[in-house]
Amino acid sequence: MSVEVERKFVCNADTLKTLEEIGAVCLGQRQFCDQYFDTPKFDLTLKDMWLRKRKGCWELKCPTTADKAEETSGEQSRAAAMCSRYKEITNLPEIQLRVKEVIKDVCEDSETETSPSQEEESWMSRNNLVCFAEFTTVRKSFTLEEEGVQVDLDEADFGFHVGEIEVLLPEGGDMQSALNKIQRTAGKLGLTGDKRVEGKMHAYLRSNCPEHFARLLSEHIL
Ligand code: V4E
Repeated sequence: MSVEVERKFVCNADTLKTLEEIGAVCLGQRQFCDQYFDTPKFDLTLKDMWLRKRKGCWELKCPTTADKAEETSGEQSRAAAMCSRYKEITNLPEIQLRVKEVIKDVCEDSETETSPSQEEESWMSRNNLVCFAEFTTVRKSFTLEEEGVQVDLDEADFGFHVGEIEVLLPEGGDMQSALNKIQRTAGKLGLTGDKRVEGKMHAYLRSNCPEHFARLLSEHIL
């Protein structure tokens, strides 16, 4: 399991030029389609748990608690507040366990032999998991001299752009060092705002799923 520490930023026509000027190396461009799943009552997302399938692989993002003791100055804690931290679980049995903690399976596994894809289908239907969001992203990725920092420029198919500065940590890894790397990179990119920037899901739900969006806003998940 790893922890993703990420700061989103508004990207514009100058972002590519700035990345070039600060010596970022382009890792290439790729395209992927994401499908996000939840129950009709939003059991997972109301717990800030995000279950997704990308390129045939399942992934669950769960919140992790910020370690305030690591933030020694006001500036550090402001910088930390700009970042999100999520545990990323990619192992399907572990994902199923986490989901089970939130949603009680309606009925037990059947004993009959089934293929992995039939088992996934059955798991989804037992847990009443339905796809609530589906969109395609074109992503340009860059790496910086700063070790372990990746910058992604995303363009979603519903006309939304966002940049992300990202560090991936092993669980229990040095969070403060990750936050410092993100802060230094934000400085190099000339990012000045002190408000969290909305991501693709935020924009998608606002436009396409007003009831879901309102529930998450009222519970301070988004
Ligand atoms: C965690 C989360 C969601 C799941 C999607 O996460 P995100 O990192 O935005 O997507 P993406 O495509 O960049 O994934 P990657 O390729 O990096 O794995 S949707 C909403 N959240 C919660 C959330 C939040 N509350 N605030 C911010 C700034 N981001 C995400």
